[in-house]
This record gives sequence, structure tokens and C-alpha cells, in this order.
Amino acid sequence: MSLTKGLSVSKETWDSHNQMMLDPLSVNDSEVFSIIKKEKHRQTYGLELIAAENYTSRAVLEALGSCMHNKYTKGYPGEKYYFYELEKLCQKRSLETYGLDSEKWGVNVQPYSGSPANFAVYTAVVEPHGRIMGLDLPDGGHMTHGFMTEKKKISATSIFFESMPYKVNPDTGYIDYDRLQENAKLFHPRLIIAGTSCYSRNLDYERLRLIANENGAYLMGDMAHIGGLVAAGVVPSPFEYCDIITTTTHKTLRGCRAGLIFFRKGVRSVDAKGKETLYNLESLINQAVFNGLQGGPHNHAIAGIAVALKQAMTPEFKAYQVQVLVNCKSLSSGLIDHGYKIVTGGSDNHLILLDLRTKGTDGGRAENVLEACAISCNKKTCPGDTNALRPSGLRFGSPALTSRGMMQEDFKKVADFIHRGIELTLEIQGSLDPEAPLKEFITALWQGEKFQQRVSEIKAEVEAFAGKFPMPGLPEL
Ligand code: DSN
Repeated sequence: MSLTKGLSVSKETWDSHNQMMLDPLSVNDSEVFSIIKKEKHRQTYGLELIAAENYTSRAVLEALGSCMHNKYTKGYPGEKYYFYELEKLCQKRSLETYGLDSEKWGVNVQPYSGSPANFAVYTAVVEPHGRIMGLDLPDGGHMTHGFMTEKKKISATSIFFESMPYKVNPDTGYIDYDRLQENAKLFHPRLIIAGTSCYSRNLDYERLRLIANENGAYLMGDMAHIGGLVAAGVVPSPFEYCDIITTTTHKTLRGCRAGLIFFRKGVRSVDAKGKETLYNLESLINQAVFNGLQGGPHNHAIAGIAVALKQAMTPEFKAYQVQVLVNCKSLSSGLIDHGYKIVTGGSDNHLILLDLRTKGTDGGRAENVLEACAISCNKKTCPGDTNALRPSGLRFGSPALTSRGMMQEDFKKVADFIHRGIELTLEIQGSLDPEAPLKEFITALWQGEKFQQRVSEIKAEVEAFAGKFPMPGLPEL
């Protein structure tokens, strides 16, 4: 029996349906609207120091919220329809942003984000259970670089591929390239990853290339964190040495949440007799993305990336990235002046890792107090940490606050606020048993009247300070 038999649609309901499709969010869904408004307030009045975050521009958000969202395109751009123009424009701008010759490099702009982009590369060029080597997550790598622990394969990249990490030197905090070179000779990886999510120093791409060559391995750069810095030419470029490069587009590159994969084309190597071997990355990577791992591209995201890339080629963007570096150095020296230890002693890029071991506290406790004071950052393990469940450090990044127009003297004030939050952390800790677990610390933070009073004072000052800097994006949401 037909389920619609005897049913009819009243004019009133139909009119109401049509109105529902036109109403703004504030009218249509007050619950979601009010949650977004709360987040807008937090982003406007808080100090955003999460190194992976940024404020994207109004233009990017407009493209992201546009009718391109509704359109499914199939596969890769053909010639026939005008809507393929967008993906082609995005590809063109991707290559232009990084100064790449289209004879030598191609790009796939369809990955939904950085993690799927990385998985697509391994799927394309590393056979199942083939070997990869990336910087270990506790040493500043990323989960998708093959993260696993002694007990568990955490990332799918360590389940479907065999992963052997490389490490930083626990004393200096710098990558131990000698050990990587030795281990690579034993492990024979198919692919080595040159990429980080918490490493404040430039990578030695030349050395990584050499190690990859010794093992006949591909070198994949994952420049997700530094994609904007590379575009502006303020840090060394991985393009000179890598075969493949992945990136997210929403961190320092300041676009919407999505991913890109760049791959080399043409000659890969020439042997002693002059015989050339060509790259075969384009078809492998394109197939792995669509329809190996993904369905239709997110055309609204491709529109957002394209807008961000246009901005990334401007002198204004270059000025922004220079300021990101200057501000990061200012934050770092501000914290050193307050007596803190910064891993490796400073930073070449947009982030620093603060080691709290010398202060007698840890990242988890300090992160909670800072969050309560409207300062967002991430707890992170420091080189040599033995207990991954009690990371000793805090990661701070300068990209987001720089997008709001803050300069180096403002970052000195930010360092002062962080210092006050950490002093409060030590006070709370001092009121508890030295072995008290994090849960007990959090209870004391939120239920201790004296501590809440201090949190309110710091938070009020942080909000008054942050609120002076305009928040980029859409006017209302
Ligand atoms: N979540 C990002 C970061 O914190 O670095 C990486 O994906």
C-alpha cells in the first residue's frame, strides 16, 4: 500500500515550508543560533593561542556559505560545464601561490582536510602494510604520520601501514636526523614524512631528501601548520626537496577547513646510463582521493580555498606572516623573561612549546586554568616526557591573534596574562596533596571560592584586552 495514499499537503503547511527555507538562522533555529553566538563571543573576547587555529576572512566565509555547497560535481574538472571553472581556478591559484611550474607540479584540491589528504597519499603510493616513517606524535609529529603506542595502534595510518617513528633529541628538542638515518637503513621505508604539528624549528629538508634517496623512498612534506608561512616565503619551502606535499588550508594559510595534495610530474630520476624514470603520482593520487576514499568534492570548500589563495598572494598576506613570526618571538621572549623554559630555546615559526617541568607543574593543569581565564592553548608532551598522560608542556601559536591585528607589544601583554594563569595554577596545586590527580585539581579550580575570584579577575582583564581587537569574519555569526 502506498504510504502517501489519502494524504494531501495543506496550503498553509506548504507556505510555511517555503518560508522555512528562506528564514535566517536566528528565526529558523534559535538553539543553534545561540550556541554559535556564544562561540562568537568566546572568539571575540578570548585569547586564541591554539597554534592550529586562525580567524578566516569574511570573504572566505561568504564563499563557504554560498550556493556552491549545493552542487555535486563528479570526478575531476572537465571542459563542459561552467562550474568546473571553480576547481580549475583553485588548482591554478594553488600552483601560483607556491610558485610552481604546472609542467612539473600538479595539485588535487578535493581532500576534505589534512588527515584524509595524508591517508590518500599513503593509499596512492604505499602498498597495504608498506612502511612509513614520520616524526612521533609525542615529539611534535601528527597522528596521521603513523601514530601508535606500545599498547595500541591509534591512527588508522598505523593500522593499514607499518609505521616506525623518528624522534627528537630529548636534551635539545631538535630532531635526531642521525638516528632517523640509521633506522631508515634498517626499516627501508617506502615513504618518509617531513611534517610537524608541534615543532618550533625549521626542518632540514635537504637532509630528509638525502635519507629518502638512500632508501629509494618518497619524501612527503606535510606543511599543514606552516602552509601560510611557506606561501609568504618566510620559512624554507618543502617544495624544493619533496615529491609530494600535503597541507590543510585553515591554519596559517587562513582559508576554510579543507586539504590540498601537491605532487611532482615529469622526471623522477636519471640513472648512470641516462635512462629516465618518470613520476607516476598524478593518476595514483587522483584515484586515491576520488573515488578511492572520497565521493563528490566539497565545492563550497574549494571556493573558500580559492579565495584564501588569492589573498595569500598579496603583499598584505606577506606582512601578516612576517608579523606572525615577530609576534611568536615576542611571546617567547616575554615568557623567558618571566623565567620559563621554551623547548629548543625559541622558535623559527609560528609556535612555541613551553616546558613546565622546571616550574613544578604540567600542561594539563595549566591548560585548564588558562582556559578558565579565556586563554586557549594546548597541553603537549615535551621531549623526554615519560608519562604521556601527564604532558609537561603547553603549545602556543601566534597566527590567530595576529589575524586580529595584534603586534609584538600586545604579545608581551599576552605573555603576562599566561604567566598570571600559571602562577594561579601553582597556587591551586600548592593547596592540594602533591599526588592529587588532575580531576581533584579541576574540582579545586572550579569550586574553590578564592580561586574562582582570581580566575574572574584575570578573565575580566583578558576579555577587556582581547575585545579591543576586531574579530575577522561575518558581522553577526
Ligand atoms: N589539530 C591540529 C593541531 O592541533 O595541530 C592538527 O590536525
